[in-house]
Amino acid sequence: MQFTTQLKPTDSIVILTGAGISKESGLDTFRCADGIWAKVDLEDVATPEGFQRNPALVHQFYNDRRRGLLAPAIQPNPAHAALVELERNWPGEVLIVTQNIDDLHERAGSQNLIHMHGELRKVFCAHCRTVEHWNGDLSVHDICPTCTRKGGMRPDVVWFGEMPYQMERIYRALGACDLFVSIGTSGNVYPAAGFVAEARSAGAYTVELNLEPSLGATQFAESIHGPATEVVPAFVKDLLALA
Ligand code: BV8
Repeated sequence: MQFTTQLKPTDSIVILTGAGISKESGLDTFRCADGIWAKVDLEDVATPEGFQRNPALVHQFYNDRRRGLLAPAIQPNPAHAALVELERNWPGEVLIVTQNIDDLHERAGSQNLIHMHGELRKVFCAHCRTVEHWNGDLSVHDICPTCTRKGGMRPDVVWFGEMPYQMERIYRALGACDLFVSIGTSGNVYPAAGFVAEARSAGAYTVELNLEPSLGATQFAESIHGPATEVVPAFVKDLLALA
């Protein structure tokens, strides 16, 4: 674990998470053999063009995932909990940037958190741009609670070809951090997959925690492979031993 020789307790940490951190909570990943994109074409359900073509199909896709997320069996796992421990006990800043649209980081207790791809339990109105919390199903028939117009409601999720949220704040944090950690992401999707290069060029030490080497594995100074519920708590324990 060379990372422990690279850091001091006042250092700032940026953590990128992907679907792999939620896998052991029971949520599907995207590109594993049994993943989401093996069952549905992302062009049909995760692009503005797909929504334009067939909004009912896209609503069904996110309604099914929202219902799945709200099932009692789906709970944060020890990897989410370890990141809360780190945020609470590391003297320097800890920022989580998640690609995930589930709310397991929040439910575990994380506070300094950015959902760069949006949130499954929020929707927004294309007419008035208001964002609402939403736990039920959504359809083209729903009326915006704010502007009362119909037909404009969509999941508050960033689709392919759309600008991820809070990119300026993310790039600022990447440029200032001393440690960049990537957890449970395959490194397929940009701009998230480019964050390791941003952090490295700003002088950060970079570590990948993943079940297996990601597409960007060679860009990391250090890789630790294994299931998130094992490698993340161990990683946090070693970090907090420095604090
Ligand atoms: C953008 C929606 C401009 C919500 C998602 C042509 C036109 C336009 C854009 C592009 C283009 N060509 C390329 C692009 C860029 C495009 C892109 O990257 N495409 C890819 C497919 C090539 N990106 C975009 O369009 C983005 N916007 O570029 O705007 C811009 C550019 C720069 C700066 C600003 C703006 C928008 C991307 C967002 C798309 N929306 N989701 C939803 O439905 O969820 S992305 C989708 O993939 C998911 O949301 C997820 O967040 C994301 C990444 O997936 P991962 O989280 O990595 O999941 P995956 O299954 O792939 O991997 C899981 C990993 O976990 C694996 O490595 C596995 O080994 C590991 N694992 C499994 N089990 C465990 C585990 N690890 C630990 N423990 C375990 N137990």
